[in-house]
Amino acid sequence: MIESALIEQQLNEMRQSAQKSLCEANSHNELEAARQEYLGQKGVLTGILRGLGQIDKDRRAAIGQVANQIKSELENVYGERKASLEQSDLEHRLKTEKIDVTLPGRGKKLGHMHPLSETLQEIEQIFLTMGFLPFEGPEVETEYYNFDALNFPPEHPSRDEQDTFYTNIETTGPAVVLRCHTSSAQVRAMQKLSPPIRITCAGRVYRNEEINARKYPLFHQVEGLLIDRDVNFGQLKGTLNHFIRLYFGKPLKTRFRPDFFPFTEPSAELDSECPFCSGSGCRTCGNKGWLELLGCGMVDPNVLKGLNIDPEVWNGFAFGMGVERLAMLKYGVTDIRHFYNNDVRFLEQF
Ligand code: 2NL
Repeated sequence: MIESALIEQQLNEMRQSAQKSLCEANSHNELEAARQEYLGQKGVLTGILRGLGQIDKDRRAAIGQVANQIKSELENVYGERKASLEQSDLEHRLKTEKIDVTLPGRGKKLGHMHPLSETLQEIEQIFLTMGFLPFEGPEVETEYYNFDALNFPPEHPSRDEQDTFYTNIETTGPAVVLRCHTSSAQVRAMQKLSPPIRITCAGRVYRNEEINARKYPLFHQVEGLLIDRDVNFGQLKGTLNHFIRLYFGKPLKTRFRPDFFPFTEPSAELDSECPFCSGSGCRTCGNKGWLELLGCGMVDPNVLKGLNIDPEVWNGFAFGMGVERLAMLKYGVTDIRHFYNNDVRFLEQF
């Protein structure tokens, strides 16, 4: 009886001090320490229960029951305290870890047009101010539009597979090519519109070339075509001189050298005084003082005839230029491949 009274007293004292420790724990560490001290495997309660063996059997059950009650009561106290510590942790975090939604976002750098598109549109725009309207044609063409209608003889070397990309006969049928100049679109324009005609055709063209600093199998052209009554070579010269003044931003001396194209007669190459050295010779012009800028000429009457435009009534001029070449000259780019490598360190300079 003495032992059972002692154990009951121990249990009550333990209960009070355990309750106090658990309730007053101010951190998860303190709470865990209190739990281990009273409820742990080596804790006070376990120690007390070990003494149960020494007391009378008839009291043992009753005291055991009290002990278990105290145990679950203390476990509840522990659980409540734990929940309350977690709640104040949360409140603390909500108070301190504020997201400042008024901070400015991380900006994305704005891109811009590719320098070739920029140049192509600038050229189109200059001719638009002189009344040349943009006209579009397909990049995949028939040999008729790419060669035959342009007065290329059947054995002309450009028709060779070495120079022009032919599509697979089994999939497209015969005589389908990637256009090697934008002239094929000018032919379509002459078929579709009736004179007077004043257009530009611009876009991608393809030639089977070995890649180097000056050549790439894909490049861009802008061509112009004017068909009217009594058109003369002087008007062609005036139009192109005006273009060069606007494109390079200053008037440059020009010269027209005889050349040959199957679709113009006469034909000429237009050179301008080198804008970088004003004609005295530099690296850009290869010490010549002149730059070869574009080709041009009076539309061959054979071309007009083939498209049912009466060459006794109508005549015209045409010209064609490489966009890459003009962009390289204007911006001092020394390798055409820069335009196609998509390296932002190059592109962001424009
Ligand atoms: C060049 C030369 C040229 C043309 C293109 C043309 C088109 C028709 C009729 C007559 Cl449909 N001519 N285009 C004329 C002369 C020269 O381009 O070296 N381009 C890069």
